[in-house]
Amino acid sequence: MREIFENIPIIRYEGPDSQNPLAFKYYNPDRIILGKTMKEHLPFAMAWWHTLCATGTDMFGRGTAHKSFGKEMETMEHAMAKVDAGFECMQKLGISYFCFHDADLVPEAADIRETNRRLDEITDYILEKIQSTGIRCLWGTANLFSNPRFMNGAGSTNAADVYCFAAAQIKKALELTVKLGGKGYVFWGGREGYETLLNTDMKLEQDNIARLMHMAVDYARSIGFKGDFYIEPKPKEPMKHQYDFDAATAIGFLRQYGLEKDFKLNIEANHATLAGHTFQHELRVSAINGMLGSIDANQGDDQLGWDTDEFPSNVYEATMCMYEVLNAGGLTGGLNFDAKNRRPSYTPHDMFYAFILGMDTFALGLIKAAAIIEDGRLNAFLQDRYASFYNGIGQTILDGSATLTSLACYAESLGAPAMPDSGRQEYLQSIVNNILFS
Ligand code: XUL
Ligand code: CO
Repeated sequence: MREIFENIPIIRYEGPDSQNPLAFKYYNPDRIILGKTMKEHLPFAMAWWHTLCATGTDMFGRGTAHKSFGKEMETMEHAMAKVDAGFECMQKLGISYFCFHDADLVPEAADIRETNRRLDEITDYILEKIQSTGIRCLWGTANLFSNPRFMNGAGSTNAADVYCFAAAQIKKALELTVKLGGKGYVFWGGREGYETLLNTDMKLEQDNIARLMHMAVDYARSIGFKGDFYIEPKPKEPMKHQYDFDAATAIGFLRQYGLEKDFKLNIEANHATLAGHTFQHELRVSAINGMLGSIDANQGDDQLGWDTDEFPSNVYEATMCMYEVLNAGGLTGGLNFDAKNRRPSYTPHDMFYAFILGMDTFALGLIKAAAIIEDGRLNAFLQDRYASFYNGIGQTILDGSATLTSLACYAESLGAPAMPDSGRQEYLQSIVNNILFS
């Protein structure tokens, strides 16, 4: 087998004192944290699109990175070379999962029947690799946003023929996900939104998106898909407004259309930022609704208002993310690095440094989140803060025996209520810093 990344060794854990750039400082797959190995807590996934396809092209310039892997671009030989490169990358990093769009795998042909034949061929090859390496598919999806035909959306398009093309791509992507043993299937509504309400029938568009999702669930179950569907919320970009704005909006949509049993959410850190929320907020909203499924682990830039898809380096954010994940009892999905190198970091070495950074950041986040939980002060404070609801008049509110009259009588008996206790935010923040930096 031809080695593509010849100068990159297998990346191993060497500990925080190591200065070897091609070694993990914190991600030690076998280390036990709260009863499970780090590898079990952190089901990392490689995103096919960024890792194997993205060259750093931006609105003002061509790509800087070469991703031909020695073959002519836009050919099936190149598609096969991407499979080789992807599996070598995952094996060298000890990454157990990958995620893909249909369009990431093969060059799209003019006729969908030919594209589907190419997809069959490439997934035969991927399946061989899965069987020989044990690496698995975390989730699959259909790219319903790049082709110009989806300019007005896929489920939300105004054109029935385009809607049918979306259905055909979803059908095929589901078949491929099942063939590759994928744990999940993602709907990111990249163009499911609008540019102007002047030309938009919002009700029809949302009803149609739901219809497409119901058809997808029915078909997937009929071909044996047992996994979860995910909506990946994002408020905007590329559209001015996208219907899956944030976790709360997506959950409302799923419940309104009776999709909540088959769907969970795939929360992306950078999308939370764009929605004006913290990553932690989106995870908490998903978790308290029983819908925290999977995570696209990346980060945005505080000064930029768009999706920069950076590899995560912010340990504080990763800690708060893993704090939510641990409190929710873990993920049914995984942690997909929907992340890309910065344009000037264009060499294969940079690609591995980026994954090492991301994996070490989440390893640190896990270690520190577990330390916060074991320390217990945050949780104790939280319990104490709401204690008034667990006895006396508060308990009657929780057990449903209270009425507006009983509560009013109680309030009158008090005369004036006491001030609630201090929220102690600064004290709690200093506990977190203390744990992070000790
Ligand atoms: C785009 C994005 C997508 C989804 C999959 O912002 O996050 O790559 O993760 O379609
Ligand atoms: Co994403």
